[in-house]
Amino acid sequence: MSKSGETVSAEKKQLFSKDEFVNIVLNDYRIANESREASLMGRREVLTGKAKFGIFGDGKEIAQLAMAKAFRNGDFRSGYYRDQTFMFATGNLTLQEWFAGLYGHTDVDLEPMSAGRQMGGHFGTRSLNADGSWKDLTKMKNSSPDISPTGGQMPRLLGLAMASKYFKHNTALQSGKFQQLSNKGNEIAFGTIGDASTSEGLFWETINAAGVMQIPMLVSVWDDGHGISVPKKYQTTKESISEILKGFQREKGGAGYEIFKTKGWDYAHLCETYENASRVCREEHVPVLIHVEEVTQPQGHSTSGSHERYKSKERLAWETDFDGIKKMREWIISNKIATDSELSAIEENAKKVVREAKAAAWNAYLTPIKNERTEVIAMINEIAKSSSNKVFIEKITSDLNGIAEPIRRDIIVAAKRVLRMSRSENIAAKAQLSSWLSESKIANYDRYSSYLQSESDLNALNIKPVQAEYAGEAKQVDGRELLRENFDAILAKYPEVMIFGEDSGKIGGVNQGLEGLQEKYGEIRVFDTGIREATIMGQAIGLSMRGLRPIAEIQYLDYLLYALQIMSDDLATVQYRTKGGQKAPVIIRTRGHRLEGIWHSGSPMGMIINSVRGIHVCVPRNMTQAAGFYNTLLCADEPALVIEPLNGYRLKEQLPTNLGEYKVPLGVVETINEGSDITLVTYGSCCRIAMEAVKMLAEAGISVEVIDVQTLLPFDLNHAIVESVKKTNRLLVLDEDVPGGASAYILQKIVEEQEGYKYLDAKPQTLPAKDHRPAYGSDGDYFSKPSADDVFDAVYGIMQESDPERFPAIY
Ligand SMILES: Cc1ncc(C[n+]2csc(CCOP(=O)(O)OP(=O)(O)O)c2C)c(N)n1
Repeated sequence: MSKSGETVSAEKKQLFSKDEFVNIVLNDYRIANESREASLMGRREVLTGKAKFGIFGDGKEIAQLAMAKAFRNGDFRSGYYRDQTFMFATGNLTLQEWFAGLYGHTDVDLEPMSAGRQMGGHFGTRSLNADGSWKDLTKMKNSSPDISPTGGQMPRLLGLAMASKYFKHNTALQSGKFQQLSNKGNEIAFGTIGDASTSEGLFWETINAAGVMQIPMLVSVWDDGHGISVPKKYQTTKESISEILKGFQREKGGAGYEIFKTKGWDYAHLCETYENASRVCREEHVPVLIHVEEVTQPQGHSTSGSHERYKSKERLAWETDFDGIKKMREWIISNKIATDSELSAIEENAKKVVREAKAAAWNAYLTPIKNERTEVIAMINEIAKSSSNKVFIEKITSDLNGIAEPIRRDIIVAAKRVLRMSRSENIAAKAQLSSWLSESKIANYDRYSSYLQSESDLNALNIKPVQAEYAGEAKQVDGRELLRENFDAILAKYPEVMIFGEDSGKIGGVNQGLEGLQEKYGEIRVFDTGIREATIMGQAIGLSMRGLRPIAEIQYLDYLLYALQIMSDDLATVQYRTKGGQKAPVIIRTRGHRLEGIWHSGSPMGMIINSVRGIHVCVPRNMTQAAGFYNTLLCADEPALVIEPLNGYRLKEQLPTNLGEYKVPLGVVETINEGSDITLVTYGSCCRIAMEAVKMLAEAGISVEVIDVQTLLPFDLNHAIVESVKKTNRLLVLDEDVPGGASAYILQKIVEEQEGYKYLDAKPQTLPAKDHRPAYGSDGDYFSKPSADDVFDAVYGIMQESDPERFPAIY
């Protein structure tokens, strides 16, 4: 490492002619100034009310220019809201697009990062073509899409970096269609994080895992000394992240990290550091951390408050003196790269360019809205002509017209008010306004609600089901063997699939569903991870964003909670927050329901389904169905969670002959017992409990129709359940979640969405577990979760209500 403050290395100087060198430096100086101007103007746009919120990259410009220089085509970034300069410097973002993001412009062509869905400062590139197919990622400078939770970018970074290792070592992925995803794993993944966010557990989990796996991950810590107002003293032991990471430093060729330190205002040293750091990372496939110290934040944290409240006068004065752009300017002049007046010209021009970009973005944002307003006002005026409320309607139009910077809500509110006001009047012109409202509903659905799921041909619902086939004398095997045979077929068929998790590798899974597969396919395809659910999830997200198909194992459903935050914040929102610009078709494999003990028999399905909208949730009743879901999902381009029934691994099932091929459709229920008196809706392990109760109820003369919903998300797309309710007129929903959990969700779907209430002769009921976690032991289970006895009692009770003579009280 050279001493801070030195000019660009002699070696580097020789790479360029003097003119080229000057051009590079001045171009960087231009970008830095434009970026700073954008931050300054951005803040004003928020304070004057044109934008809602602003969080900017001022103070971090110089370091990001250096990072951009080390960033090659095919590389990936996973960072956070300070990285605008990097995005400008890599050509991934124009100033106009940046302002469009600030305003929340919903036109994806003008705001390609999120089409106005994410607040400004959340960056990302578009990996997908409009039809959902991959672009050639090796020819792009890629950025995964940012999320707001601090440190949330780290787990995904792990997968983005690990993908390079996979592409490097799996030669089957070095030709054909895979070539557009990676150039033999030569790419590295760049992470950025603020110093305070390194306090998050996700940071440490990721750092450790990358060190264990020795993957090409280059993390930059922008150290400006604060996390909003809270100083390093309360964030970081010894107040230095590089100091406390020293134990990770590799020594004498051993495993570990390369750790660099540099300063946020020292352009030359930054460039040199990034060049060296990225070379080590890329060539040796080693994780690297660059601690960028002495970074400033000239405008404070965000537009929500001022930094004068928490920074001392001395700190504020230091930040002015050590402003990166000021320091770069001094360096340029002292190295005679340009004169004071040449730099002033760049600065002046930056102001002009940014002003123009801002105006262009604002006009592009506002013009279509104003046009809509003109259109609607004309329609309203027509209505006013024939209305007895003319005066009031004219007031509505003049108010609407008077809004200097209208938003779509203003127009719709006005249109609805007018239609409400004239609801009893027979005015022909109303039809036009009503139809405008309906059209705008469709357009606004597209703007704000599309792409929760994939909208490509590979949406899981477009995958054609294939029946499981059986030989004449179908072999009976344990459920876990069926799964293993199916995973074997999957691994043979798809080189882009890898399966990993705790104990998944050497021993083939705690339930032996992967037995022998590491031996057969190698450690690169089937492998063990540390105990780190959040980063297992992140690893899968990053891998899948680079076109691979990870099957990530979370050992038990109870421990999914550690990963649920990342599933919810990151995985579930990938398609939505990029409006189809990126995808992460992760398959999460776990097992749950019905064992014993507070942390070994969980089924918190309500919590899960309510936090992961955007991810499919499959709850198969046995391993045949589970395997069929995996086969379907591998043909689709969407993320999904499959919960295998924990107590089904040793139960016998028939072995299909078309393993890896048969496909169980999502959103299609299955009637597993036909009956006429009551519809019993359930899923997963409760299917067996229900079937046990069916026999007991038959003895009491009650005929039960049992429906296995199979997938909670999506839910019974064909509304088959209500058809059963039409026949039985009675409904009971059984599961082992808490009261008001997934059973309440199911009830809402059937009673409200499917309009089941029309056909019910008795109160629809749920039979969930108790409010508490399930107690240990068989009695703990019996008294915590619904048993066949409980099902009998609940069904009998419903029948008794309608015919007490036939069904007298029993106990
Ligand atoms: C999980 C989570 N907790 C809290 C916040 C609110 N928050 C946003 S930024 C921030 C400070 C981050 O500081 P640092 O990592 O140093 O980055 P800087 O903003 O200084 O660049 C906090 C607490 C959040 N976004 N996410």
